Amino acid sequence: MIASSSRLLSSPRPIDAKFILPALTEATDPYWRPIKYSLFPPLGLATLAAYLAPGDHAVIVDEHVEPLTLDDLPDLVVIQAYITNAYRAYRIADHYRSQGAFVCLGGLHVTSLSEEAAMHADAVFLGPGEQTFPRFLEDFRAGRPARLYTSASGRTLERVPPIRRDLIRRNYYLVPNSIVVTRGCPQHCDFCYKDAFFQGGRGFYTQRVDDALAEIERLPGRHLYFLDDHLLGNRRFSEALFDGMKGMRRLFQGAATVDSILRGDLIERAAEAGLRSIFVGFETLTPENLRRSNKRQNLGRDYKAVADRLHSLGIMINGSFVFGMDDDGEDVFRRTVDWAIDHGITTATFHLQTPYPGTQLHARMVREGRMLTRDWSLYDTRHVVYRPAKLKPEALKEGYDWAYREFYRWVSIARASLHHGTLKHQAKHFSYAAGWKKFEPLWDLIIRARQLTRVTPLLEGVLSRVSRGRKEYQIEDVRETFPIISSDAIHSRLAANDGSAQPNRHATS
Ligand code: B12
Ligand code: SF4
Repeated sequence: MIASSSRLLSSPRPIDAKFILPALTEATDPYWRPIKYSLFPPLGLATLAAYLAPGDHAVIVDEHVEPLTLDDLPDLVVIQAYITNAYRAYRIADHYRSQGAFVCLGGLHVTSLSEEAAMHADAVFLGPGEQTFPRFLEDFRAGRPARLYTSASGRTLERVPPIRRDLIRRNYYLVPNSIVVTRGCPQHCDFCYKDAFFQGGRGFYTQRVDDALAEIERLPGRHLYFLDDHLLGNRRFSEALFDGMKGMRRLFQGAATVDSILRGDLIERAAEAGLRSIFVGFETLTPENLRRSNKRQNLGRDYKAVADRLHSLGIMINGSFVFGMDDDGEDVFRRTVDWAIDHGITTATFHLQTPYPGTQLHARMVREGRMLTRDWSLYDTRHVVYRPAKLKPEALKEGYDWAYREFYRWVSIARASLHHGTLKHQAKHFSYAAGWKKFEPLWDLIIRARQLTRVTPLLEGVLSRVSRGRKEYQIEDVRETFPIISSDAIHSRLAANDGSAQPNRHATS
């Protein structure tokens, strides 16, 4: 079907395009943490914007860091919908359509529930946009865009145009240097978005190493954050990437699976290239849970060996854990938190199991009649949206909140830090975990003052090799970094949050 003609370009003139990432969580939500939503710029949208022609005009608005104004009328509005921002995405889409703009909706949620999204868009896009969006632009310019574009076979990251980083306001983000050099993942966990999103084509593919290295070269400063689902997913690619990065003096963070950390010497190569912190999907300590969720790559693996190996290389661990899998009973929270603290995990991301539409897990839960709600705004891994097998929903929620509080108590952070052999490593762990979770009001202040880029040297200091002296966040460090903020303001902000052994005000990741 062809879209309504009132929304089409009347002649082949340059396109005025607005790319929007609607807020995932409203600032009024108890789980709102400004710093969490000021971490990364919307890379997906900057990737799509690269397909516009040189004469076109583009702007990217990320609602997490700036207000979205709706009094304009671009030719084209491109909106990215994750599940929890879907309703907001639809409201924005409806508004622009009512004004006569042509609205495109794409992203994870749109791919899972395209019929729902289609009610609010002129064109919907399934899967990654590197093949479909340029095809759409051609059709749009020719005045005959389709209603549905599906990414299928032939997906590649070769010869893609450089991401439009010029459209990103770097000083609005703590980590403006985020980067993805692969798409997808070689694994097939039943709760993951991946298989549904990449349906019909390759589920894991990489950039050319040269292109990835060139993109890295383009990024200023030292710190990088690889947002890839699995940075060690293709051994040959990762080996070449890390070899190429040696000597670049970069410090970076990324994500990988437990088996890839134990296999071969890839992790040593990564450490040598500058890997200092890694997100690891431990998910559960119970083998039956792993089996049921098809997380085979974790089965029979020695989690302690994973932690020990990473620590021996000076790499901090952000452990991911899921609560509410079918074998989880009342004891799961204490067991998991104790394990994480006892094994020196620096930061933990706890999730309530969330059956996302389109996943195998969701299909099973529907078959078993266990889904409790279709309110997508609750699908943020902090609300119980299905009936757990061995726990009451309230007990699951309480246990989750308790786990966050317990893991991030000052005494727990100190205990986990003491796991490391050297004072320097302990200080590094302590300052990273405390900096992330214990200084919320200070982060708030820094974000409001638009001074996030000034934190980068501090972050780089904490991520540097375990070789320097004092590493803890001190008032003096903060004052040096932010001369515009008075020391009284810093003291009172820190005091406001100084619950000492009290749990953190925000009980979220
Ligand atoms: C960065 C990130 C975030 C940022 C999001 C802000 C941002 N700047 O994007 C932050 C830190 C806020 C975040 C938070 C969360 N995240 Co997150 N996040 C990511 C991450 C690591 C990278 C996203 C990214 O930049 N990808 C790279 C770009 C190039 O890809 P992309 O954004 O998908 O865009 C492409 C396509 O989607 C498509 N596309 C997108 N929009 C459109 C629109 C059109 C018109 C078209 C044509 C195409 C198109 O084209 C783009 C180019 O191919 C992904 C994992 C991943 N590798 O994608 C997880 C991921 C998206 N997050 C996930 C989760 C679970 C969360 C949290 C719920 C975790 C938590 N409990 O805290 C929260 C959300 C909280 C909430 N209230 O909802 C899951 C989502 C699962 C799902 N089914 O929805 C993912 C997939 C991780 C995973 N493997 O499970 N996250
Ligand atoms: S390893 Fe991670 S990214 Fe890969 S399929 Fe499993 S959950 Fe998804």
